[in-house]
Amino acid sequence: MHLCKTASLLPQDDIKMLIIDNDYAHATISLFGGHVLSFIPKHDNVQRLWLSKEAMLDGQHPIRGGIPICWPWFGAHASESGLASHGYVRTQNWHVVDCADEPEQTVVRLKPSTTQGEGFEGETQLSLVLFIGRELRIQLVTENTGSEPLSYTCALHTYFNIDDINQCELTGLDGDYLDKLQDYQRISTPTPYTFNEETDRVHLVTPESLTIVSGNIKTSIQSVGHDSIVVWNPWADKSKSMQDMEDLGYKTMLCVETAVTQGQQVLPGQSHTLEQVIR
Ligand code: TA6
Repeated sequence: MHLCKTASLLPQDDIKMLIIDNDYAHATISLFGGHVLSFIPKHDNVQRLWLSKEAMLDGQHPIRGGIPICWPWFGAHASESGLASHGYVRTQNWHVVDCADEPEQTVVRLKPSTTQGEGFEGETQLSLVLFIGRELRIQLVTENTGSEPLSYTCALHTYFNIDDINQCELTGLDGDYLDKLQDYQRISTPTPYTFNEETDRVHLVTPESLTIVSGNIKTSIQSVGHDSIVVWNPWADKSKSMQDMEDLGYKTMLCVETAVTQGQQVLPGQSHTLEQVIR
């Protein structure tokens, strides 16, 4: 595996960690799942991503936190209830395809061991391209290498680090959302967008820019190639019920996910890119 000067591999327990350390940022990526776990820009040394202290790093279970890659479906499978939530590539081993040191960033491209799996028909190439510098740009690229059109859903299921969910405002969303906690009822987006209970919403809008402000942490999120934005906080009871989440973990995290939840078609020979930029 060719690595560039700012990249190194740490064999940690059951999974390999790719460490990127350049003049602009430090990042940690689990090769299990192709999963960014940490992104710390060096101009402010503020961790942008949240990772559960109880996350299972056993190379078997999905990792709670960071940026899970949901593909080739988001959430529950549309027709086969026994299949894993959020698809099957977040529990696969990925590998580095190439890695380059650029003047102001490190660019790493990873691929999963396979894109075939139960519940998905289609011949594809899937790449995750990470641009790690003052900002973190993540691109999930799905290429249709078959002879038939394919449809899929996906998400960059990002867990953002925040100071305090009770002092947190999300700006940039308007229109309606589908409330997963109320049978996907269509509801208007609140302003100001603050949090005081379990939240699980699919916003049917495609804003380019969102901001999370919480205490001393202000994070900006740019999205491209999405058809929706998912906002999730499990709150207290659900946090207690999740083995890989500390009981009070919900207080310092907020998922704001750049997503395709309604469906994306890719014609033969074409590709689709889902992108999130974190600053
Ligand atoms: O993106 C929100 C959501 O679909 C929630 O409904 C919740 O299930 C969350 O994802 C976490 O899913 P996971 O399979 O990682 O536990």
